[in-house]
Amino acid sequence: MLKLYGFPISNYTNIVALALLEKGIEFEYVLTRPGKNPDYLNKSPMGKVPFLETEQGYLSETQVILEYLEETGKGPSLYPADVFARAKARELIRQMELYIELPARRIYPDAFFGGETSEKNRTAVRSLLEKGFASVKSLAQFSPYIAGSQLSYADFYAYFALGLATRAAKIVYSWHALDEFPELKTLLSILAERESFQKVIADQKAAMAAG
Ligand SMILES: N[C@@H](CCC(=O)N[C@@H](CS)C(=O)NCC(=O)O)C(=O)O
Repeated sequence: MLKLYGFPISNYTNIVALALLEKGIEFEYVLTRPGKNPDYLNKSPMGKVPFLETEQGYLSETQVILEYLEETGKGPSLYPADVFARAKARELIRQMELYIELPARRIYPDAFFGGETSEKNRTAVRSLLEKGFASVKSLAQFSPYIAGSQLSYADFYAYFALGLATRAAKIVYSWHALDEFPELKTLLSILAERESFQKVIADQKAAMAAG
């Protein structure tokens, strides 16, 4: 059986958990924090979660894991059927990760961890986020899912990567990015009604409450 290593506060772990749940693939959830010892690095070379244990070995990096799951052919496909539409879904994922989620991390100390980064950093991140959101807005379809009429991995990134970035923006800049992006807001509420999301979100909330 596949084993998913990670923890429920981790948005990337949640993206993989959603893929497994939506595909109906049985898996064991091994609660794991990021690590640095040599044994850990053999399984996940950057010391990050999530990583997946398969019969053939370990795999790290969320999108790589998603591609692997997709290529096993198990469960419903979580990419559009059309080749070009699939590429557009991947394009959206890349945009959300590189141009929103990664820059947003630079203000998480200000937003969530009681710290304060420099004014210069906050200003630079805001400008990156504005570009990132503009790019996602131009690519997103919302019909009703972000990459078209079918649920896809891009929706998982939208929920967990964009959701957190907009929360951080609201705290740090009083920038209501989600209110300026009503289509995204609607999508997040559609997704939150799915059984898979409800499970993952409930586990995340419980883990946060437990500290
Ligand atoms: N690019 C990685 C990012 C994963 C990631 O950043 N995971 C966080 C938890 S959400 C982590 O392990 N952080 C610890 C670290 O970076 O050392 C992926 O797509 O899986």
